[in-house]
Amino acid sequence: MTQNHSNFKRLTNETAVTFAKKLGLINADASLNCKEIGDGNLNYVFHITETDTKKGIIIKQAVPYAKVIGESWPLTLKRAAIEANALIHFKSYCPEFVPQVYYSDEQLAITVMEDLSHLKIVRTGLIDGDPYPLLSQHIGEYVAKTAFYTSDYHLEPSAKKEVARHFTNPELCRITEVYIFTDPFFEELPGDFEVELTDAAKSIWNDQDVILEVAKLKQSFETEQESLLHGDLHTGSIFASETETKVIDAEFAFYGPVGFDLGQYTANLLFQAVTRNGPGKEEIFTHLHQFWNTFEEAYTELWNTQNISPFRNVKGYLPYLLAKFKRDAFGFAGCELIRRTIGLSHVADLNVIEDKESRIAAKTTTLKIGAFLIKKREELDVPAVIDALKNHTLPFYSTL
Ligand code: SR1
Ligand code: MG
Repeated sequence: MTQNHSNFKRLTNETAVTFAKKLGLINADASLNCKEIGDGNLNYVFHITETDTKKGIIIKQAVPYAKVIGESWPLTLKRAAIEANALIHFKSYCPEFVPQVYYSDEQLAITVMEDLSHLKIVRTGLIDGDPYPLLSQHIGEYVAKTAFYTSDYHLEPSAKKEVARHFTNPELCRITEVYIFTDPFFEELPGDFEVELTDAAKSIWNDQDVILEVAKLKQSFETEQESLLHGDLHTGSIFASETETKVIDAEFAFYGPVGFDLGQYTANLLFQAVTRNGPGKEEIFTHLHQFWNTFEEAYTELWNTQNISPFRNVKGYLPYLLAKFKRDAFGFAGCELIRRTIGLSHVADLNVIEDKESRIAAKTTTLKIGAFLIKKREELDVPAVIDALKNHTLPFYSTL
């Protein structure tokens, strides 16, 4: 796909401030502070604040390549518009869990949005042991609402297809297809892991049952258009405090299988479940229960009250769908666990473990759980996953 980038100019701290002043979103007469705070893989993020009032805004700019990979992976700038539109869409369904977009510019690939600096990125907060008593209920409700309201159960099918057309996102989907669903599962394709994990990685590459199931999951990701997904719902895409939750970074948004968002969040909780001990581990199990219970309750409520499908009252339809979401989610979660362990874009949850032996042990466990979820997803539920983790009864790769 080609795109004319002739009007594109990368912002600097100075031009970001000038831009903010021009938009009138910040007091032009105030003393201002600007810092580039982007620690993500794809974009630059400028945080501009008024020195006295601390009032601020965020300017996010996409660049025409994947920052984490380098200029060798070109990307068009369309993702900035997709992100801005997705945030606006999601906010219309769950205003409390999505930041406000103030302005967007497709040519400059800029999204200007609400300053969330009073909150902390959840991955960092969880690693620091911060309590998040409402987080998983909020995310459960967020996924239920975004999944339901953008589906054929709420939108007329032709209207849904029109929305889906605006969220065709081949470039960002390709990143997921390559880095989550392909590379980590073949020895000869690029990977990124400590040499001590070679045997564990080989166990996955040589397990044809895992590879077959991943092929099915990849096909589901590529072909199913159930709902408008966030597409990258890991704990680094969420800002939160004890009381407030905001889902950011929607540039991977596309129409796909609902289980993908459910699975990304689940997998990223599981990294914490693996690395924590004692009460901290139990806290994560509570998150898993709260997330899934809230999702199912909220989705059921929406199904019962706002469903336009003539099939809505058919006995067994909703349970069939919820079981499908869960089965898909566990499979996708398994792929995410494996990808963040031996593929590109590792997670701090594992990499902050300084002691090498403990780090390798944790990563071996995430590989085992990943394979377990992929192979057994049909028969699993949250208690069974927790049970396997608690009792170390992951039935695969006992030799790892
Ligand atoms: C090339 S981008 C690598 C990863 O960062 C994003 O957050 C997505 O998870 C993507 O797979
Ligand atoms: Mg991101």
